[in-house]
Amino acid sequence: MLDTSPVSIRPQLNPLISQLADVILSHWEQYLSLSPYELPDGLGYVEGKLEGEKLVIENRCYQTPQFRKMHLELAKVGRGLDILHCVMFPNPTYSLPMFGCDIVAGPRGVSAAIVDLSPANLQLTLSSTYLNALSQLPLCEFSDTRDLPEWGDIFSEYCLFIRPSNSAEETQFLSRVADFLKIHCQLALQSQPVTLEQKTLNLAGQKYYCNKQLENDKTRRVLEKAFGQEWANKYMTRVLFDLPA
Ligand code: BLA
Repeated sequence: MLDTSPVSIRPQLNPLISQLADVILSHWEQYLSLSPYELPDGLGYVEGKLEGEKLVIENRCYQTPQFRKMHLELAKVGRGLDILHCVMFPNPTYSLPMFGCDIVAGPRGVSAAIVDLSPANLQLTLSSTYLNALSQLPLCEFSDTRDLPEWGDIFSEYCLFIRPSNSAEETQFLSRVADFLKIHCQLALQSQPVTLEQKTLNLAGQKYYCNKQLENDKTRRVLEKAFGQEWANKYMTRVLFDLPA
């Protein structure tokens, strides 16, 4: 496992979050050759407490030739809220989708579990290679499927957004994330660099994706309560959903 730091909030988190972190890191390690990626301004580990509860954030970040930035974040808000956030930003020289995953767990269990391979182009469509691979996955059914928010046009038809109802559904979610990661790592390794013109289009697609994610007021509010408005905005635009310089 890549997580060798002696101090980690990992053991204190909802078990599904910890298991999902293992699934993500083990796929990254198995398929890709990772180099470290430094987050700006020492934002690897942050603690904040303005109003009410303390927020602790633990970040892990890597890069590879195909991925400009692979970010896994674990966060704990007071005793109440555990969060996993993960995004793999493609290097725009390759026409690849964005892998994104978010889990939010409260005292009564996981309220939101979302995973997608989202198009990073202005047509908002996945390539036929990805569509073909995804269409071959087994059907999966969850009893409580949640509606996407109004900014959610960035997500693909394979996006899964659920509230797991029992441990079987949690396991099914984990295995779906593993399927997406395996497909994504394998197809990324087979992909070829594109023309400069296509690279510009890929960047525009990523920018559209990030701007939509920045409209997620639920994420913003949690960060603002612990760190204030200015810090929250900087964190969202430079760490969670930044663009290449
Ligand atoms: C929802 N995200 C949420 C919620 C919270 C956060 C509190 C509401 C949970 C619920 O409705 O049950 C909070 N998420 C965070 C925080 C961070 C975080 C604080 O990642 C980071 C510090 N969000 C993402 C990514 C995706 C995503 C990568 O970061 C998808 C690939 C999606 N989160 C997402 C969606 C919702 C959500 C779609 C539901 C929003 C809504 O219903 O309005």
